Amino acid sequence: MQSIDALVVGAGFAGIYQLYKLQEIGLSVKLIDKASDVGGTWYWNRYPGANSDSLSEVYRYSWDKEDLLTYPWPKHYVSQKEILDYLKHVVKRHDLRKYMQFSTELESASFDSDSSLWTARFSSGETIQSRYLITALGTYSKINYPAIPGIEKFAGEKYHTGNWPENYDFKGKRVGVIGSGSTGVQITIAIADEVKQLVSFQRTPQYVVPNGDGPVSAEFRDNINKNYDEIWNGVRNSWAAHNVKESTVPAMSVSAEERERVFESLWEQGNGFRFMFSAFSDILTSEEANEEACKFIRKKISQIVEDPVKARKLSPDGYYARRPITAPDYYETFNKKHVDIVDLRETPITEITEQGIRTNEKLHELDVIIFATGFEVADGNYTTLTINGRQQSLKEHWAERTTSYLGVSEAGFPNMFLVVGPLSPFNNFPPTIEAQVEFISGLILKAESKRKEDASDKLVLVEATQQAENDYVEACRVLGTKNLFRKEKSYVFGANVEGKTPQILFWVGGLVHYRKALQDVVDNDYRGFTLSY
Ligand code: NA7
Repeated sequence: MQSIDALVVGAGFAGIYQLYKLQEIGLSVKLIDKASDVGGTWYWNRYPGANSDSLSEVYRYSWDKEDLLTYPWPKHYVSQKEILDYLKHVVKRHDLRKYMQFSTELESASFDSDSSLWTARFSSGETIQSRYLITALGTYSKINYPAIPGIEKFAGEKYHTGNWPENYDFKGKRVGVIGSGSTGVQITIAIADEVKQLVSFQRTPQYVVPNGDGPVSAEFRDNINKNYDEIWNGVRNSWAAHNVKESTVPAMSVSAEERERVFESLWEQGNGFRFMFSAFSDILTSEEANEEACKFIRKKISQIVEDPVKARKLSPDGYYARRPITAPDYYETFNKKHVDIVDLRETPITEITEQGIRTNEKLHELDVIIFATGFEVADGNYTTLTINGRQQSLKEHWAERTTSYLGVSEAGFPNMFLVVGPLSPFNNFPPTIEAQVEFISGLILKAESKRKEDASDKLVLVEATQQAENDYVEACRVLGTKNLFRKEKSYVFGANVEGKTPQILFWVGGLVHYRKALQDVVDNDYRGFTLSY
C-alpha cells in the first residue's frame, strides 16, 4: 500500500491550491480526481453558455502575483473553456501534474486510531495511507435529478447540465429545459438560436440582471494591473468578494428618483452582484429595500418581454434573495417566437412520457430534455462516500444536521480537512478558497512544527472540538436568520432537494467577517482545535 503525508481529493480551484501549499510545506502529496483532468466543477459543467459570472479579474488565484498580472482574460467574464485552460496553465506553471492521478474516485476513507493514519480506497482498487486527508470535493458537484414520474420512459435525449457530454447536436430539435437558476438561464440563452423550438419549464421565476459582458481593452487591463493589490484587499474585506463596491447607503434614505437612477445605472453597467450589493446597503436585510429592487426588475421584464402572458410568467413575485443571476439578454430571448415559457406553478409537470413532458395542461413533445435542476449543494458530494472518523461515520455525524467547524473541519475526524466544506462562506469562490487553504495549511504547518519541536516519532492529531463545532454551527444558523435569504426556498438551505430537511448550508455573514473569524482562531492559538498525540 502506498503511504504518503497528505491525500488531496478534487482537482478544482480548491484542490489545486491545497496541493500547491502542501508540497510547498515539503509534504509528500497526492491528488486524485474522478474526472479525467483538472477543473472540478468546471470539468463537468461544460454545457453551452457555461461561464463564470464573477468578474474575470477576481475569478482566479491571487497567490501568484506574476501570473495574475500577465495571464490574459479577453472579456469581463471567463468561459468554462477559459477556466479549464487557466487551471491547466497553473498546474503546468507550478509543475503540479506529477502529483495528480485522474479517473480515480474516492470510495471510502477511514481513520485508524491505533496508527493515527487515514486509509483511502479508490474505484481503481488502489489503497493509500496518509497522515492528512483533505477533501476538496466542490460545492456544486452532486447533481440533483428531480424525481419526476416516467423520467426513464423518455425516448429522446436527456442531459443534466452538471454532467454534460462531449458531443451533442441540437440543430433542428425541440428542446425542453427544466430549471431556471444560473445554469438554466445560461443554457437557454446559448441554445435558443440553434434549436427548432425551446420550452423553459420554470418552477420559480428569477430576477435576472444583465451582466455587461464585453471585450476588455488594454487600458482597462492596465488599470486593473496597477490596482490589483488594492482590488484583492477590497475583495477580501468585502461581504460578497466580487470586486464590486458595496454600498453603505440604505435604500429608503434617498428619494424615489435617486433610487431609480441608481438601479438604472447599475442595470446599464451590468453584473448581478453589483446590482445586489452596490445599489444600497440593505437590499438583503430590509424587506422594503428589497421590494424596491424587485419592482425595478419587474418593470424591466414588462418593458422587455413583448408578449404579456410570457412577461407575467417570467415575472417573480418573491424576494430578490437568492443567489443573484446575471446574464445578457435573458428576457429578450423569450421574444423569439420559438422560445416559450411554462410556469410550473400554474401548470405543474405530471409526468415525463416517451414523447416529452406532460403538464396538467398539455403534452409538450420534445426531442431533448435538459435538466438544469442544480445540485445537492455543499454536503451532497459527501453522501456518496463512506468517511469513517474516530468513532462514527460522517453520515452518522451529520444525522441530525450537517455540521462543520469553520467549513474546514469536523469534530471526531482528526487530520481531515475540507476545503469549501458545508457552512463555508457563500461568496465568490477563489478568494474564499484561498482563505481556507491558507488557514488549513497554517494549521498543518503548526502540527508539523510541534512534532519537530517535541522530537516525537508519533503523529500530531489536529481536531476540532465538539464545542467549537457546535458554536460555529449555531453562529451560521443565527447568521441565516439575519437576512432575507431565509425567506426564499433555495439551495442555500438545501430546500431545492426533495426530502431534504432544510437547514442553512453556508456562512451567510460575508467573507470579511469569516476571515476575521479565521484570524481570531489563529491569534488565539487555533482556538477550537486540539493538537494531540
Ligand atoms: P440552481 O440555482 O439550484 O437552480 C436549479 C433550478 O432547477 C431552479 O430553477 C429550480 O427551481 C429548478 N428545479 C429543481 N428541481 C426541480 C423540479 N423538480 N422541477 C422543476 N424545476 C426544478 O442550480 P444551477 O445549476 O442553476 O446553479 C447552481 C450554481 O452554479 C449557481 O448558484 C452558481 O453558483 C453556479 P426552484 O428555483 O428550486 O423552484
